[in-house]
Amino acid sequence: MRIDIVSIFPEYLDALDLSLIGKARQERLLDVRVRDLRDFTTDRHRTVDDTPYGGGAGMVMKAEPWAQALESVLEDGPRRPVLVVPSPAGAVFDQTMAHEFAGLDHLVFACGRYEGIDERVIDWARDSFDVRPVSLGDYVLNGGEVAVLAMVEAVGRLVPGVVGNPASLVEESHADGLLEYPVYTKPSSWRDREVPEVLLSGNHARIAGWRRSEQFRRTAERRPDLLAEVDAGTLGPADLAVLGEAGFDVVDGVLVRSAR
Ligand code: 6GU
Repeated sequence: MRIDIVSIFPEYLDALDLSLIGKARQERLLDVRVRDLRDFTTDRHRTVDDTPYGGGAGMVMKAEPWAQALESVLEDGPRRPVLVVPSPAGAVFDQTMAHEFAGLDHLVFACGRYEGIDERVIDWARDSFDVRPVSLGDYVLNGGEVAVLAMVEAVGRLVPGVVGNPASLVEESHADGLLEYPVYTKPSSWRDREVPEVLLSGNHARIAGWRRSEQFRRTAERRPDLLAEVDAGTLGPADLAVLGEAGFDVVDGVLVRSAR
């Protein structure tokens, strides 16, 4: 998979040399290329921003350096890439979107800074890219770089071969729309705290049942919003019991918080 990133702080993306993503790049599973937006300016000061029309605080990124940078990306890539524009005004990034992006040949990230990029660039780019404004969540970062680090890691690890043991992708948080169960390792007794007995039992069916219950318990406690997406038709009696304890009932095929 080919990934291009355009930024005025290319050093921010140096973290993509590390760990799993760094190894995947060395192994050519991921072809990540970082470009400096200032290399596409033509003035002596390498200017990338200017004051906003209509007034207001802050600066806006100028259109032409962005057009030049994005044209250079198109020159040597496959056709019609997805252009992700990180922005707190975008659609919220989630595991479903990560899977969608992981299936693409070519992803391009345009890291904005200041108050954003001249909107005409976004419109112009639609001729050659599938443009996707994407947010990490409801808070504000100073620029897209940190968001791109998060997205490249979330997407990159789903590309076949990047994660050594593909089974670890199946049992993680959000894989099945629920949060992950708690995990423990040796020693079984630590500072007077014991590992749950069931995990030492060797009874694989009991362990699987306990883990599933813990997933429901945790999701109900921490992310009750996720339960609305669960297909209640897939729930067994044990699931319904745990969910009932956690304050959820099935009404018309969907999980809702119990009355009272
Ligand atoms: Cl993707 N970009 C910026 N600048 N701020 C954000 C964000 C993205 N997601 C949440 N806050």
